[in-house]
Amino acid sequence: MLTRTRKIWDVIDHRATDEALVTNRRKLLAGMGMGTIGLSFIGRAHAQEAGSLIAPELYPGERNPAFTLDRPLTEEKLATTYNNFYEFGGSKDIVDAAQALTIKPWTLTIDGMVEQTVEMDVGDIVRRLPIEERLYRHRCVEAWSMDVPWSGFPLKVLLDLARPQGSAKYVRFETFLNPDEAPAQQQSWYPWPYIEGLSIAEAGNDLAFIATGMYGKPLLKQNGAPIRLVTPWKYGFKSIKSIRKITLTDQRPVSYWEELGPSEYGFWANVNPEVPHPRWSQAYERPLGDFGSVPTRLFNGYAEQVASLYSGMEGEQLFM
Ligand SMILES: Nc1nc2c(c(=O)[nH]1)N[C@H]1C(S)=C(S)[C@@H](COP(=O)(O)O)O[C@H]1N2
Ligand SMILES: [Mo]
Repeated sequence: MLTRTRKIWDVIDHRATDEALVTNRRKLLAGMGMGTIGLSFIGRAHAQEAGSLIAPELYPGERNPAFTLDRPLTEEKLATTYNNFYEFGGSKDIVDAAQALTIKPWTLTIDGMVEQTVEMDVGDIVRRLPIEERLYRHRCVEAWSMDVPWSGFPLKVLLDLARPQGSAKYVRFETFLNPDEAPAQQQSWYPWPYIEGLSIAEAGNDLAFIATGMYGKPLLKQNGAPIRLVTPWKYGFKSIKSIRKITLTDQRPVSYWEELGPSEYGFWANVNPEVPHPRWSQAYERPLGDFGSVPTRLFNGYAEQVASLYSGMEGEQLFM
């Protein structure tokens, strides 16, 4: 019998392997003069039926000029076809599989240490909260990156609907659990559902964003429709997709990747080029659509906004 640990290592190795395979495939296609998008990808970004999108008329919202970029946006087709969404499989090519997810209706619950438990349909939430657009960098722990126009609202604005109590120290996020629609969730050695967490201070930072759209439209299923977190100073796995439940708590949540590989994926997961992943360097990254690499920046370039959150915490494993 395989031990759980053995299986976990298979899973984690799978990540690096997939990345290498996709990179080779992209190089091959580029060499054939097809550019950076594989043939099988073309046209699929919009496979999702228009009728299943939530409130498209609200997007993109007004662009917030405080959040701009010093490098070009990633091509929409790449950002919507090269995905990590383990509920739909361990490869980057999960667009078709993700279309099985039912997102209408979708109830989001905010509970735990709050004055008022909230259970609201995401359609009602996006009609109630003002939608804005922000351009953010995204750095995956696997060392690829992208630059995306997200639409949504600050996490704090969402949490305030439930009025968190003063005793709450952490925010715990939980993705859907539905093995019928997401077959990889039938694999019992993964700790489903996908969980993530932030400290209250992190959640209250203006950079912590809830996205319900990208590229001027409602989020596509492969990108975490109908509602996901975006924390651009942290490795991408913190940006949990398709959230069902948000719980205010005084216990530090153990995230999905931390549960699978605690020596590889920690709670804080702040981007730092000087702290290598145990199996690869984090000094450089490859922007999607580029074949070259560029240096990775401390806190993914957001040190000015977030470094103060971590002063006095040098003893913590901040960057894993
Ligand atoms: N529920 C869930 N959220 C998730 C993931 C996942 O597998 N499941 N993958 C994470 C990782 S590793 C990254 S890099 C980003 C990828 O987001 P994208 O596919 O929109 O680029 O989603 C994050 N959120
Ligand atoms: Mo990632």
